[in-house]
Amino acid sequence: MLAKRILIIGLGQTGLSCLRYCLSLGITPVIMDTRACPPGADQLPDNIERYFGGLTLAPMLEAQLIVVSPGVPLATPELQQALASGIEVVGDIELFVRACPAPIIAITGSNGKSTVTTLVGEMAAEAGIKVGVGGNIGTPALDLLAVELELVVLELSSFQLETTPSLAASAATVLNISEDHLDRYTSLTHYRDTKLAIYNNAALAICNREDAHTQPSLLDQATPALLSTSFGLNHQAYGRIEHQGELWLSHYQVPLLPVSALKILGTHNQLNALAAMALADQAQIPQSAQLTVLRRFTGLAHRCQFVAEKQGVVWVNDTKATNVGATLAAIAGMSGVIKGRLWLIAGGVGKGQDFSPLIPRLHGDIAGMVCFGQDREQLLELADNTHEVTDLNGAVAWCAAQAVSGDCVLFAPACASLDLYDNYQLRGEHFITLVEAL
Ligand code: UMA
Ligand code: ADP
Repeated sequence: MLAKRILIIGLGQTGLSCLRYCLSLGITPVIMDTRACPPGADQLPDNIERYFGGLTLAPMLEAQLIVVSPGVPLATPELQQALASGIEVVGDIELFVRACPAPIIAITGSNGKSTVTTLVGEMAAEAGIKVGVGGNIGTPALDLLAVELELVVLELSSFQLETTPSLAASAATVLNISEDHLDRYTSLTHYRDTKLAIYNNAALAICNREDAHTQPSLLDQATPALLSTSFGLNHQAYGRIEHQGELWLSHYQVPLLPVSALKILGTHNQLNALAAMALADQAQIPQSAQLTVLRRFTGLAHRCQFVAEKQGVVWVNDTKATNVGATLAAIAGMSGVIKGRLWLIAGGVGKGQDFSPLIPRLHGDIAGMVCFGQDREQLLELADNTHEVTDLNGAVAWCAAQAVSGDCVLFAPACASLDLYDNYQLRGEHFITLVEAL
C-alpha cells in the first residue's frame, strides 16, 4: 500500500511517470521542482498542488512519502532535513520494484549500459518472452507496469541506485567503473559504492574480470555469500578462446560465436556481448535466441555511429561518449578499423573528471583534437595537438579543413551535453546535420 500524502520532486520524465502511477492508484500527489518552469508543467492537471522554482520545506515535511527524481541528489539539504524528520524518501525504481511481479535483470556501469540492456531485451523478445525494457535507457520504469510482463530489463544509473533499497534482481551487473558524475559524488569510491548497491539481494552478480571495481567483495566483506559469475577477455567463465584459427566468444571454453560475426566493433563491445549472454542465461533465454541477436545487432544510434563519408573522410557520431572511459573505448574501437589518421572532437560539461587518461592517446592514435563547449580549457591543456573553438559548428569546420581522404573524424566528446544542448541526442543530431551539410 502506498502512503496517501505523496510528494513528487522533479517534473521531468520520471516525475511525470510517478504522477501517472499515483493517479492510477487513486492518489493525488503534490508536485515540486526546483526549476521555475519544469518540462512537464504543461501536462500537469489543474487540480494538482504544485511548488516550482525551489524546494519548499513545509509541504515536504507534511509528506508521508517523498519520491525524488534521479536528477535531484539525496544530499540536497532540504531532502536531508526531510530524512532527518523520519520521512521516507525513495526513487521511482523503488516504487517499481515494490510493485513488479516479474523477475528483474538489472544493469549498471559507467559505460555500455544501454547497449547491454538493449541486447538482453532483444534476446528475450527473440525467444518469445514478454519483456519490458526501461529505466535510465529512456522509458521510465513505472510505465512498464501497464502491461503484464514475464521479464523486466532495467538500465539503472547511480542516481537511481541511491534511492532503491528494495531491489532484489534475479541477475545484476556492474559492467565497468570509470570516472563519471564526480560533480555529484565526493570520490570515485563514493560513485562506485553507489553503483555496487545493484548487487544487494541479487540472485546472481555478474562482474567484469577486467575491472576489480565491479566486484562485489569490495562493497562489504560481510555480505552473505553472493552467487557470482564473470565476463572478461580471457578463457574463463564468459570469455574468449582461439578456435578454428580465430577468436570466439565462449562459455567455460565452449566456443559460441566468432568475434568476427559481431557487427558492433571493439573489445568493449565483445565485453558487452559477453555480459548480455551471462544475464540472458540467468533469465533462461535460450542460447539460440542470444546468438541470433548478437549476429544481427548493429548498435544503437549515437554510439560509434557511422554518419557519412565525405571526400574520403569517415565521420563517426559517438555523442553518447559522455565520459573519458567511453571516449577511450571509442578511440580504441576506431583505431582498429581506419586507414588514415584519427581526429577527435571533444568538449562540453566535464563533471569534475580527470581528463589525463586521454593524454597517451593524444600522443599516439590521435592526429589532433578540437575542443568546444564549457570545459574546453581543461581539454586544451592536455597536449600540443589541440585546437580551441566555441561550438560544434566550429569543431566540424576545423576537422573538415584538417582531414584528408582515408582519415576519420570521431565525435566522442567525453563530456555531458547540457552546456549547449537539452540532451546528448540533440547534440548528436546537430553533429549529423553539420556533417551532412559538408
Ligand atoms: N532537475 C532540476 N530540478 C528538479 C528536477 C530535475 O534542476 O527539481 C534537473 C536535473 O538536475 C537534471 C534534469 O533536471 O539536470 C533532469 O532530471 P530529472 O531527474 O527530471 O530527469 P528525467 O527527465 O526524469 O530523466 C531521468 C534520467 N535523467 C537523469 O537521471 C538526469 C534519464 O536518464 C532517464 O532516461 C529517465 O529518468 C527515465 O528513467 C538520462 C541521463 O542523462 C539519459 N542519465 C544520466 C546518465 O546516463 O549519465 C544518469
Ligand atoms: P551507457 O548507457 O552506459 O552510456 P552505451 O551503451 O550507451 O552506454 O554506450 C555509450 C558509449 O560508451 C559508447 O558510445 C562507447 O563509446 C562507450 N562504451 C560502450 N560500451 C562500453 C564498455 N563496455 N566499456 C567502455 N566503453 C563503452
